Amino acid sequence: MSLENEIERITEAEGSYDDSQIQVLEGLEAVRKRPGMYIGTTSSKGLHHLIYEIVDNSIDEALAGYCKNILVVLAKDGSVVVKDDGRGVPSGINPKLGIPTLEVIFTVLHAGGKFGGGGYRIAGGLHGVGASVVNALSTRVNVWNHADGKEFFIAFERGKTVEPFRMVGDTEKHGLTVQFWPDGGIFETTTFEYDVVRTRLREQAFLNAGVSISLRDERGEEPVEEVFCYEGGIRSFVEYLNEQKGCSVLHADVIYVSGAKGTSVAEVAMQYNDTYTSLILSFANNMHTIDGGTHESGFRAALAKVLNEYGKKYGILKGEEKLSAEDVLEGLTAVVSVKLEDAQFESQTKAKLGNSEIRSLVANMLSEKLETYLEENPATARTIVEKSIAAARAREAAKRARELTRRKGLLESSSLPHKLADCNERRMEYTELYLVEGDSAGGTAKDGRDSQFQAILPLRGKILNVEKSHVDRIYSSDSITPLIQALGCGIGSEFDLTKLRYGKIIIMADADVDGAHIRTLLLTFFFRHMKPLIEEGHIFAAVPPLYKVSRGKAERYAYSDEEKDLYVEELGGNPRVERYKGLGEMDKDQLWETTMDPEKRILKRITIEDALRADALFSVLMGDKVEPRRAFIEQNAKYVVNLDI
Ligand code: 1YM
Repeated sequence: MSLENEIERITEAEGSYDDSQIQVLEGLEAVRKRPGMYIGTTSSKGLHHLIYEIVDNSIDEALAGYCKNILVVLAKDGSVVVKDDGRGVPSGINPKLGIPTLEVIFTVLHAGGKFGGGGYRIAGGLHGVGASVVNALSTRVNVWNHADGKEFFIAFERGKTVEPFRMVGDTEKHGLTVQFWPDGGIFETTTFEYDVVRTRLREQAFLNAGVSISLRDERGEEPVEEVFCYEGGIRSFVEYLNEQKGCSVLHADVIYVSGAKGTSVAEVAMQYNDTYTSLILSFANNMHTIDGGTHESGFRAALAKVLNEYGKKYGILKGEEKLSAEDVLEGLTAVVSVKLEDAQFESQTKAKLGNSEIRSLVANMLSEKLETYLEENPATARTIVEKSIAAARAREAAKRARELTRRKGLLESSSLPHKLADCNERRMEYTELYLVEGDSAGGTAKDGRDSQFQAILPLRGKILNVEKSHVDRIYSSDSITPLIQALGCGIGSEFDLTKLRYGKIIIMADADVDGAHIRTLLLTFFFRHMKPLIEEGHIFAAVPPLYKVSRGKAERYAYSDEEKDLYVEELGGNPRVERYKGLGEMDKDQLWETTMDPEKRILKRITIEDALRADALFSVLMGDKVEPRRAFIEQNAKYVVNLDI
């Protein structure tokens, strides 16, 4: 429905101009009263959504074929400026409401918009839908409109027009510029995070080939500017993802296919790599559908079918050999993007595409075009089928290993591992399992703990790097089976959270490089094979102190250098400063006091803020290549987000 129709509908329904004006103001007031209904949340996430709402309008203009460049500025005064070089908004007055079209866009709440859930606004759809919500949630909005040879200006405060629409003068330029200050009375925070904005803008640049999106941060001492523009679109996206993973690709070119039916378009880019995990990102109308949906299931089904047919036809698959949907995904990085009118979303998070016609569009398109691609590129085709066969065989081996291990009783919690010092409490909500690096620290922890609710499992040396191993090795690993046994909830497809034996699983490792490595190995295992434990917030990292500062009877433990300096000052004179090199240096009382006592310890809850980043991170940290790992660690090593004391 066009905006004009929309307004017509409102005015007709209400009968008079005054009524519709009132409805406009009530509309924005409703947004201010219940912001969550319109942007999902007033947390930092909702705040960032404001930028996306405005940028999406520029992207629609780009998809309509009129805009090539978009600039986003994070300004020093806390505002955000979004500027595009599209047509600008038509300069006329809306005949029904008697106010300028530009004002309508920023003050009329459009009934058709579905915020947070991703309204459909691809070229030809409901254009400009988010602007009024951004206006309602900002203390001030300035808009400069260059259209029809003139420059126009209008300004709002908390949704109300404060500087009426006016013509500023003549101009050769065209496009719309919007500046807004988010309302600190509504949002928990009004500080935009560069990395968050950058990730989103880069993603949008990948999804909309050829559109140039610049991001400038003027808040620091030196302004920072990056430009994202990818002529290759989602092909470049797949290349980028594999680069981020730091893996080796199995074929040089990204496979790309696209197709259309009616007004819907679908495109797929894919490339296999030498890892054992898969990364499939799907998008509907430029929105990331984290829960997948019909486009993704169409892709999965067709991929297995085509590779099986090809493998059979050329005798690469022997006899009864058959590749499962899982087999053909191993080591695959793919982006599936569809654009359609009237997208329907399912699931709680509204991030699952429901339109059934899209399943067949993607499946048919992929079946036909991938088959052609494989016929034309036999070397790549063989590499892919062979990779999938290797995956199928590993899965068979894993099944056998699992059966064998199960027969030995090693996966059931009925037989607990020898090294586990269990606790008395049985109710999961109250219990904690400490995973402790090394037998000696394990011993100290056993002596220091409160055995009522704290259990200890010492881990010997480095645990298996699951990122570099086929799944079958997990079942034969001495370092991992005791862990699976102790937790009691199984792994992978057999995972059952209700069987988890401990509410908190706490990784206690030294505060040094080795400790960090062990922690990362454990997290990699949890992420790949027991992901719900992380998603549901059961995994923690203990934070041992770095220093003990003492003078006479006074003692303080410091968890950072700043804290140490503070205590040195507090205790005055020349206090004794001991640096703890490892958990092993503490006696049982010190360990209890500093790292295990719920009253005093610091625990960091491990969260997956962004599954995509986490995935890339584990691949980079645990994969084969050294260079991306070093670069990554230099940039940031922060995947631990929430601090929980
Ligand atoms: C910085 C944000 O919103 N740009 C933008 C918005 C519009 C147009 C161009 C546009 C759309 C159409 C025709 C159309 C909007 N126009 C409308 C309305 N940038 C930003 N750039 N001409 C220009 O959709 O037909 C709503 S948004 F109402 F005029 F159509």
